[in-house]
Amino acid sequence: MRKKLSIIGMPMDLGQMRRGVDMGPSAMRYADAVKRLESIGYEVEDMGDIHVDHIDEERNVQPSLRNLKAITKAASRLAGCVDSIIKKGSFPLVLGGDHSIAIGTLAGAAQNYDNLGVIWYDAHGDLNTDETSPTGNIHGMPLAASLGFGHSQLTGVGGFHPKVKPENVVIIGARDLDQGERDLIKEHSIKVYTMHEIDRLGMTKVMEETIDYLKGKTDGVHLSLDLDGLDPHDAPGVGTPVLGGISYRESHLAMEMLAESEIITSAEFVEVNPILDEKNKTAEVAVALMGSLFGEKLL
Ligand code: 6HN
Ligand code: MN
Ligand code: MN
Ligand code: MN
Repeated sequence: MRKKLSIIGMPMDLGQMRRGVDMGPSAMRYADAVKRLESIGYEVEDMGDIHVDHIDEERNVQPSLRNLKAITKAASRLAGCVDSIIKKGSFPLVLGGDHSIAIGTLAGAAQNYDNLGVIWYDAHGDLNTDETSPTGNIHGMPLAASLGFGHSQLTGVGGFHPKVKPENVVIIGARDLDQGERDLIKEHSIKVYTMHEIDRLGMTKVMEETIDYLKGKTDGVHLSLDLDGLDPHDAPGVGTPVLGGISYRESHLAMEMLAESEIITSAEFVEVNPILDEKNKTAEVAVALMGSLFGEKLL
C-alpha cells in the first residue's frame, strides 16, 4: 500500500505586518509540490486551503497581540483538519502562511501523541509572549504558545495545553533571539542549536544529536520549518530575513537525515512570501526540501 500524504494550505498573513505571505501555499503548489511528492511514491491528496479571515474584527485593538481573534479562529480550524488527517492514517503537510499557523498545526497533531517532539527550524525562537514581544506579531509566539506560555486564547487552541513539553523541543538555526526568548530557553532548558553550533559541529552532528535526543522519548515528531532558517541568499522570499543562516545544502542534508530516521510524523513549511521572492525561488527551495524530507533519492 502506498503511503498517504495530505496537503493543507494555510493562507495566513495576520501574524505579521507584511502582505504577501498568504500566497505562500499557492507558490509552493505552483512549484509542483504535489507532483514531486507523488513521484517519490506517495498517494497525495491536496485538501485545498483553510479559510482565513482577511481582516480581524478587532484589528489593532490589542497592539501586543495583533489580530488575535482571526488567528485563533483559523488555528482552531487547522487543528481540526490536522487531527482528522492523522486519525485517518495520512501524513499532514501544512503549507503556510506565516508561522502563527503552527499554533493550529501543533494543536491538531498533539491530540494524537502523549509525547510529541518538535523540531523548530528557524532563525528565530518564536518564543515570545504578549509580555515579551517587541512587535506584538503573533508569528513570533507560536512555540511559546504551544509550550503553554502566553495569552490563554493562544495556548488554549484545541481546548488543552500544553501541546509540547520543553524537553521535547529542539530549535535549529537560531540567530535572532529576543531577551524574553533567551530567558525562557534558559529557564526551561530548551535544546537550541544556534548558528554557532551548526558552524562548529557541522550539520551532520547536529542532526545526529537531534534525532538521538528525540527518538527515545517521543512518540511522534513535528517538523516546523520556517524558510528564514535558511540564509536569505538561498531563501530571499521571507518577511524577516536574518543574515548568516543555514545553507541550501546543509538543509538538504538535514532533511535527508530526518527521512532516514523515520521520526517525522507531521510537517509544515512556513513564511514563504512570493511578493518578496526572486522568481519563486523560495517556494522552489521549500518544495526541494520536501523532496528530501519525504525520501527522494538521486540514484
Ligand atoms: N518568524 N522575534 C521577532 C518578533 O517579532 O517576535 C521576530 C519573529 C519572527 C517570527 O519568523 O516566524
Ligand atoms: Mn518562525
Ligand atoms: Mn523565523
Ligand atoms: Mn528579534
